[in-house]
Amino acid sequence: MTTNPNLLTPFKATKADVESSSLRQISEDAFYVINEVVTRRLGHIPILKGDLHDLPYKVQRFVAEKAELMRPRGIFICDGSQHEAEQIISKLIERGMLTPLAAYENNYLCRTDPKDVARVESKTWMVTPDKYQTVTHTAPGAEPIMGHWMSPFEFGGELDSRFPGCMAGRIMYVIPFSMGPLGSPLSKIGIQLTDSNYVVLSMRIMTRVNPDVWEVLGNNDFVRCIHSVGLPRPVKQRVINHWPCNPERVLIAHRPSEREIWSFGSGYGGNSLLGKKCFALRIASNIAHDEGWLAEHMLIMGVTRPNGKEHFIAAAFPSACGKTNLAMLEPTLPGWKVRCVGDDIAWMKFGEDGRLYAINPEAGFFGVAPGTSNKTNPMAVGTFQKNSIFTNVAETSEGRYYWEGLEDEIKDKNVEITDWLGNPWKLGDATPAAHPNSRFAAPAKQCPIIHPDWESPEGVPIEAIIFGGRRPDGVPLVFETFGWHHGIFTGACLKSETTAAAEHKGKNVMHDPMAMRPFMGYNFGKYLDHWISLEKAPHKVPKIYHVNWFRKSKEGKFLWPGFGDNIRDTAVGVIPSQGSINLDGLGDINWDELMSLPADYWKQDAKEVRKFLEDQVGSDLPNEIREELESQEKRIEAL
Ligand code: GTP
Ligand code: SPV
Ligand code: MN
Repeated sequence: MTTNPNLLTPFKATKADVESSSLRQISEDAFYVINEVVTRRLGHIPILKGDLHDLPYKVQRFVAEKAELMRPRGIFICDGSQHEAEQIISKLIERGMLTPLAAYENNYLCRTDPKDVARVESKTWMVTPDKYQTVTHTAPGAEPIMGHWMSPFEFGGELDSRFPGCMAGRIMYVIPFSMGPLGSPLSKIGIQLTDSNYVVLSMRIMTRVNPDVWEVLGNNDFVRCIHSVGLPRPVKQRVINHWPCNPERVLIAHRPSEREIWSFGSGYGGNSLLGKKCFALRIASNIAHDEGWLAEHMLIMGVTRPNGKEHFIAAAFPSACGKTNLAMLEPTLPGWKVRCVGDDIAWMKFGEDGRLYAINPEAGFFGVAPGTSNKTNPMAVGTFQKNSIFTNVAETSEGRYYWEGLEDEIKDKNVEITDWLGNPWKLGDATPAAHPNSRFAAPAKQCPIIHPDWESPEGVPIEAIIFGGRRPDGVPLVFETFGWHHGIFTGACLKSETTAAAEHKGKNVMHDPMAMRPFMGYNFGKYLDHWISLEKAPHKVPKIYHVNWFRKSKEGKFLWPGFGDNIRDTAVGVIPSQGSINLDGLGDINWDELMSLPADYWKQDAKEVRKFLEDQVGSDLPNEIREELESQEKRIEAL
């Protein structure tokens, strides 16, 4: 299959074009417009809203090129206003794609095609000329689990077989958005093209969609996000739940050097809200590497002690492992206070004072619904009482949302419930009412404990970084690592049970280094090198901890471990001794079991960890991490 180079590279007037012109002095951009190429490329595609010619030239060029490729029936330039959202919402209600949840203000339910319910990791790719820009030099025979590489040549073919004409009969929305507070030095601009109005509504919640983006953009570059549900009209197959998608043809591809994302065939969360995992993690980790900062799968929270002193913490847990819950935790300990800055992604950069500052690039929470209740996470519940979209949850006849974990909050036990598939459902039925990866999208500013500085342009200073996962056995509730390198080593060895956030079946404990396995934007060895390189004057690196809430307690009582001075060293890190964590009100806690290091378990684990690092990071493993591995092996051997 041949690749049309125009699809891959932004249009540029050739040198010959410019030289043969009497307009040599004017910029290439102006030349482009004077050539009326934008107009030519648009052909007869009408602009339904907004004025394309008011936008920066490079945006005009981007929009025109992609419109020429995807051939929508019209172009709609979003302004992010409430009025615009209301228009789209009423259209979608009419069409049956959104159902108002009448018990709340401006809350809606959306059911997807049941084939389109989670991220599709197996169809998510990084496209780089050099394979090892994306993946590590793994041991012979080891398939890389971090980073999924596709060559530009192959990608060209995949693109050609999907995108030409893919928006036929649909509207192409142009969404200008900022990741991070508009105008913050840490923020970045993106423009997403999409033919999904669900995406338009969700992007308004999850990012800052605003015409001011055009002003801020100025001469800066932007991340190019191209998304299509991949079902041009007239549609040949049956559309289920008014949710067009093309599950057999899903492709989510990133071109990091070009700062470009191409997503096809899915309307679901991390596959389609391109500001989130695609931009804020996979592309941003590349930008962060180039510019000397970090883009991580981490929540950000402020914890205030009874003495009034506040500490900011960033914590990395794999998908569906408790970030949203921890970020909005209501401490059970008297006098302690938690305030939320972000629940999923942190962009962090060392400031001139040497401290590590973090911003939350997002504007909303896209949280796991099941398990969220007034008991487990009342602050999340408080956040999504209005202006929120619920995807694949169940609904009661009273116009309320319903999912597993809300059993006790149903007042009328005979209320009629419709499950996420649209079927009648009763309490006690064997099938789940809501899909396990059903989600709420809610504006962060509605969170009752949102931090007053959550939109501060300079970010908040991080003192501690926490890694954690779902580890049913062997791993203590909490330990502090011995230092920066040991902390990075511990993060690199992070493991967790698989969850419903992606297409994995069953519950296997798998490696999820730094909670970034599905989101790594480049070679994981280089990523570790980058982390290591940040410990230099005048940087004051945060302390690094490891936690595991999932070893015991079915109710999962959340604790922020107030470390006392009274600590003891162990083989894998510093563990608080009994009495140094306040367990008041927690009932019967088996402290010894919660904190123990079973020697057999850890000896086995050490072998597995060595094999993992040798297989998966191979010759890209930094020496500093290899040294940590060896010292840890010696400590565990002595257990
Ligand atoms: P992503 O949005 O996928 O990145 O997930 P997340 O890391 O934000 O996970 P979230 O906080 O949404 O939690 C996922 C699920 O785990 C929910 O059903 C929670 O109720 C449940 N959960 C969270 N924290 C705990 C805990 O400490 N113990 C137990 N047992 N369950 C928890
Ligand atoms: C995750 O899977 O880590 C999420 C949900 O936060 S999604 O936006 O679908 O990636
Ligand atoms: Mn996440």
